[in-house]
Amino acid sequence: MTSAKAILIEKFQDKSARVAVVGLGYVGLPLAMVFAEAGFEVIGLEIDHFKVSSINNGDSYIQDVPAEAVEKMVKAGRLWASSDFSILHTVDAVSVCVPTPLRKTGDPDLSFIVSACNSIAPYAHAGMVVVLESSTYPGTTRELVLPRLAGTNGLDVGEDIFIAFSPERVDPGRTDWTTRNTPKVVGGISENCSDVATAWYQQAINSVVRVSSAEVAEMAKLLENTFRMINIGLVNELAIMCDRLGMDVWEVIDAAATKPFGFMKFTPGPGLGGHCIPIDPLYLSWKMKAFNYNARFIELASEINTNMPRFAVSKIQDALNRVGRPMRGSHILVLGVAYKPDINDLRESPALDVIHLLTRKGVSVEYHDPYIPQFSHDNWQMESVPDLHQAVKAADAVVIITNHSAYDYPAIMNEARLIIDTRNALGACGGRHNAKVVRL
Ligand code: SAJ
Repeated sequence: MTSAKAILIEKFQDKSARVAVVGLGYVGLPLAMVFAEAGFEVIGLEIDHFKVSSINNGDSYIQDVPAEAVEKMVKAGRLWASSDFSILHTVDAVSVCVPTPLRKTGDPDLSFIVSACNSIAPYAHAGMVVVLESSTYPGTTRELVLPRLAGTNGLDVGEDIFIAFSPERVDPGRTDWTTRNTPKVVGGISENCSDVATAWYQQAINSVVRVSSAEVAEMAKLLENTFRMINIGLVNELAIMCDRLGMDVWEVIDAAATKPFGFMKFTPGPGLGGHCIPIDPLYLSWKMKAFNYNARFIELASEINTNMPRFAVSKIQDALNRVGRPMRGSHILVLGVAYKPDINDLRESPALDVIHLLTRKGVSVEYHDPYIPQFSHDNWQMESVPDLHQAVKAADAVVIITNHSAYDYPAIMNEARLIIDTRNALGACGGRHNAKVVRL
């Protein structure tokens, strides 16, 4: 009898496999598109009815996915969305792209993965492969996904059902490296699981990097983002040291960056935002506690990065005092609140911490961000000022938190009285200007 593995691999090769993506967010929708554009029929499974109706109407709510591309796949019958997981009875391959945030306690929140597994489990069947993409600690796929999908259904992993992990490497706003052309690491619970998962992904993604286990794939992702978080923490601490030494950290970093080997440039800032870099490493340090190991690099870098909003506010306070203005009663315009330039994502943005700290010190704060017309956070709402240049002129100080490329920085330097530049956005702006500029 032909094995479930052989049947599945053949279905991937002739594109007759029916594919599902659970979670149509900034990872899941681009992945669904890549599979659909490769020729598979793709069902997007989402609990958010707005996302379901948007996709089925040929719309896109993800900045990096054009609506025209979605419409084309929907019209071709190769992409549609639903909230009904029972369709999985007829599906051969499922990719799970759900959030893995932190709880308020700082512990991993795996509730989205558990919920997705519980939604899939009733329809898990022989001849199915399930790949988890959500960033998580090593062991999650084997300890949490496997029992829920195989154990409860009496399915034999590696014979009936195939389970693997493949970390997402989506960088919101980036156009040079996409879901299709970014090398994709894939590791299975067993050899057969790796065979099936790589056979699937190879049909749609240019380069699939097979590793020996799901744990290696999970850990590789955490290394990628921990590397980044720790190096950002290093330059943030350098900024604090240079401040104590009365030195310009930006000049120091630019000088070091002239070394053509053995150095990688990172830049300081008012904090560490996003849903990956500040969070993924803490999944690893949390896991290591169970092995009675304290991941000191991660803990220290997290402490330094978390403290940067306070450091930025202290620089703002010093700058105001130098021009004879107290914090209390001053009016500050924050430029850019997204967690990084040229995107509309506010998650974990340090701007939120800076605004909160300034407000607590009696500063009246407005913001402008071309990508975020308004936002609500905890129990406060704010709207982007309608007239940027009028707001710049009216402010006692302008604080650049996110250096969107859309800003006319020379104009802002001529209209503002005082600028605290936490991103060295003005570094390249030469020439005379009216504003007094302070860098982080
Ligand atoms: N940041 C700094 N200094 C730096 C670089 C970043 O302060 O030198 C800050 C940013 O302002 C932001 C935060 O760190 O607040 C995260 O920035 P990021 O550039 O790492 O952007 P992310 O969070 O979107 O990271 C994603 C990650 N991609 C995935 O997890 C799939 C990350 O692995 C990528 O390396 C990163 O994009 C990228 O290279 O742009």
